[in-house]
Parts: sequence; structure tokens; C-alpha cells
Amino acid sequence: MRKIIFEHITLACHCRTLEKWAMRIFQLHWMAWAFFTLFFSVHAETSPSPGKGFRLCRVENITSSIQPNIDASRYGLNRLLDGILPKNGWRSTWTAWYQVDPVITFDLGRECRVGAIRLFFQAMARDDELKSVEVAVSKEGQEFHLFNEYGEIVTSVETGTWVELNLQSVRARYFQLKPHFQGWGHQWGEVEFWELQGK
Ligand SMILES: [Ca+2]
Repeated sequence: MRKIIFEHITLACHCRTLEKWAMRIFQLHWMAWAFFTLFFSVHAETSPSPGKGFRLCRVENITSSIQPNIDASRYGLNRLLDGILPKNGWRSTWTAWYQVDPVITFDLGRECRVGAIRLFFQAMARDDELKSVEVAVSKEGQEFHLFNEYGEIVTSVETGTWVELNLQSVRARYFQLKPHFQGWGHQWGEVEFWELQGK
């Protein structure tokens, strides 16, 4: 009889230990799931890599010839570099220039060999609102040279869309984007510079 009681207590202790471990494993799994869900919910919003051999380039500074002219204090230039995308439609968190064409300058902090620039934008009044984007480059940030102009950009209105400007391989520290609108203006959500890895 005593032996049975002893075994019962031992077994009960064993069960509590198992429950404790099971609970801990469950907690660890839950924490891992929560971490990865949060991680990918933030990082999935950036555009996918243009391909093997590219890496996302850090931007040290951004300036504009004309500040955003709608809600600039809340949705300023820094929103173009935060890795977070606005939602479709007005108003969300779009950095907006109404009826003007800004010249936006990016300082990468060092000379980089950029293969592609991607910008996330939304057309508002017409599907070809972003008429064209000029890309100019500079090594020292004073004198800029036009590299190319990209046009024929047609999307759906009130729908956030990535557009990729293929630069092949341009080595510079400073990049200027000069967008031209037709219709409402400009609503941008993110700008990415993809650097070619290796020499
Ligand atoms: Ca953003």
C-alpha cells in the first residue's frame, strides 16, 4: 500500500514536470511564431530583391527641392525610407506633392554601384499619372549629370505599385530623381536603391 502511494506521488510529480516542459515548449513555439510573424509583416513590405547579386543600399540622407505640400509634418520625406508601405487610396501615409514636380536627392553615404532603383507610388487621377522619372547622378553632390529618363509608366489608380528603374550599373554617391506628373501630382511611399554586390 505504501509502495502504491509512493509510486502515485512519483507519477504525479512526473506529470507535473511534463506539463511544465510542455507549457514551456508551447510558450517558446508561440514566441517564435509571434517573432517571425512580426518580422515578416514588416519586412515583407519591402520589394523583393531584383535578383541574386543585389543588396539593398542604405540611404544616409534625403532632401527635396520642394517639400511635400500636403501633411508634410506627418508624412515627410523620411517616410520614403522607413520600409513601410502606405495602404491603397487616399489618405494613408503617402508622401504627397500636389500639382508640383519635386527634385529629390538621395545621399547613399558612399559611392555605390547601383543596378536598380525601385519606387512605390500611387496614381490618383489617371493611370498614367507618373509621366516620367529622370535619374541624374553625382559623385560629389554638386554637379549632377542626367543618366536616363524613364516613361510609359501605367498603373491602376489608387493602387500602390512598385516601379523599377533599371540602371544596369551606375557608380555614384548622390542620386537625383526628377518625377513629372500629369493629373493630380505625386504620392510616394518608398524608394529603394539596389546595389550590385562584388566588384
Ligand atoms: Ca515608407
